[in-house]
Amino acid sequence: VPDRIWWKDGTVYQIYPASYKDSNNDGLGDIPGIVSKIDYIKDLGIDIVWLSPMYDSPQHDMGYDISNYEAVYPPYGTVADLETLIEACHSRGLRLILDLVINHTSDEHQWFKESRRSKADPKRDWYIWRPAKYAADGTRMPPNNWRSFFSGSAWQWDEHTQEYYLHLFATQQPDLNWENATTRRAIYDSAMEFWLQKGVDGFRVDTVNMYSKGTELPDAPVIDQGIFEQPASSLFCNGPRMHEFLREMNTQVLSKYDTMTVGELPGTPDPKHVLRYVGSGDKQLNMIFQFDIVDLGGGKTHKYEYEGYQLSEMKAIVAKWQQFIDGSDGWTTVFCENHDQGRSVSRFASDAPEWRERSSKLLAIMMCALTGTLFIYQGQEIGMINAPTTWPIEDYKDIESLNYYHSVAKRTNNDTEAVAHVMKSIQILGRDHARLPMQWDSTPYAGFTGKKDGAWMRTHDLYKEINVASQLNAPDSVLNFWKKMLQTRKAQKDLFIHGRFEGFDMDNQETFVFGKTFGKDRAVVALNFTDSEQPFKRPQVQGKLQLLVSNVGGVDGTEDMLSPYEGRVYLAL
Ligand code: ISL
Repeated sequence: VPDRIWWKDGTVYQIYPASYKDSNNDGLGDIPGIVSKIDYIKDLGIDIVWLSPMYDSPQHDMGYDISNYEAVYPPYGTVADLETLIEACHSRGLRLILDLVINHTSDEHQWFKESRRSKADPKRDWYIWRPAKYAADGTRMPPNNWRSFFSGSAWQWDEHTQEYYLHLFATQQPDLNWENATTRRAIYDSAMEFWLQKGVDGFRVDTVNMYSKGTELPDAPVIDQGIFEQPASSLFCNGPRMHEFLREMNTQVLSKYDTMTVGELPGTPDPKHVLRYVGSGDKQLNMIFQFDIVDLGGGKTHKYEYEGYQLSEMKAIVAKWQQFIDGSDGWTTVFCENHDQGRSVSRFASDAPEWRERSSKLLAIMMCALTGTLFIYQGQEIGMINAPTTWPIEDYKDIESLNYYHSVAKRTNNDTEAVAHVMKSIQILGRDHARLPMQWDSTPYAGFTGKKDGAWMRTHDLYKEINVASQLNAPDSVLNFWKKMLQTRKAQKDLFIHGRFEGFDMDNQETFVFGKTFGKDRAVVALNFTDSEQPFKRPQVQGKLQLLVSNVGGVDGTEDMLSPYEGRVYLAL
């Protein structure tokens, strides 16, 4: 019997502070706003709240560029407000985890200010500085051809000290040098101990496999022709000292507390490698986010060169990451949304008016039936959808989308087709979709803010149709369906949270049918991912299938036919 550790059975709810609830009508969400919604979160059936960065920051990357780990971004509130939030969670039996962003800091962090002061500064080595290279014609070149996640070179020239510094993300997010033990200790003290001592219950660990980059920093192979900067994640992810660093972090800090950690693990397709991070014996991380599911459909040269995907690919990904822990002592996660992704209804099902509610419930069934710790993102519980395709690029705010859009426009000399393709990709995958203000009710700006001229980010056109207030009292709403599914998941923990996954008819492009088994118990889940009727091929399992839950209220049509976007969970008795 797997041990019933709180972070395995708990459901996590992610909050993006800028967009959750504005309590002081400045157009930006804040911590008192979150505190005012804790009962709502508890009532939904949540156990753990994950708060995206609320630290002090110049906000070039929505707070993932931290200028002080020990302070709160003033528009969000104060350290005292955060202590109130911890208490509000704990007094209701909820836990609170913070976002730990320690691959890089803001260029306005005191450490970087000192580091860039001179080559002789004691903190020079806290970041990754390298001399320029020179082309045959004498042109100054960066140390290698790595592309940053937000387009352009991953190196920034510093006039003052005449060297480049590395930034895998924005120019304003210099990478910390983890090779330096003093730096590592400072990170543990400032970013971790400071908050653990205040009672936070753990961390979602940003870009956790990028700390160790080796010291050679070789060029990446050229896959994006005609441009100098190349995607290089295979060179900076999972570097030589990665596991050593995480064991050290665990021994020196985490092991002293009853915490949970979930690390972001991009660029790591090999399940055996993932197990090294999450195996319980090795004491590194409790679980990770593997990226295959959210990368679905993204282009090979850049995510915003959308290529689309087939249902069989999605099924194979789910199966792979469900099964990688079979027979091991590792653990996994279940998620399809976060603040870096388009909304799941729009990406994986249908946000057409006639199907979007049913689609949201279909995905809720899938999420709640899978093994691992379940993460849901604010607004997912009411079926929030992507921004309308009528919104122009000017309504988007995210640095990743905007930089890529403008770089393609520039590179292709405003080629209509190339730019339209990027725009279409952003309409599906853009990070902004998840960052629209939370839709609380049908009052102006969805009840998110009382500011006269609106929130920092445009409110979704459909907030009157999709909001919390209207769903709370509607028995068949998406919100009430999520509540019911979360209860069902808990009531049948063995099967749904801990059971063994088995996929059926995996090449079928219309339906996803899978089984969950635990001891003698068995469930069968049938999901129709199309807008037409599809045959339900009953898998070869023993016993009679008894309907436990469905997203259409009983069986719509016949036993052996699934109606559009219908989802069912059966118990095999
Ligand atoms: O961005 C990606 C692909 O375009 C990912 O592979 C990326 O490594 C991952 O999503 C990192 O994201 C996290 O760190 C970023 C921040 O902008 C994101 O919001 C955060 O989730 C930098 O701190």
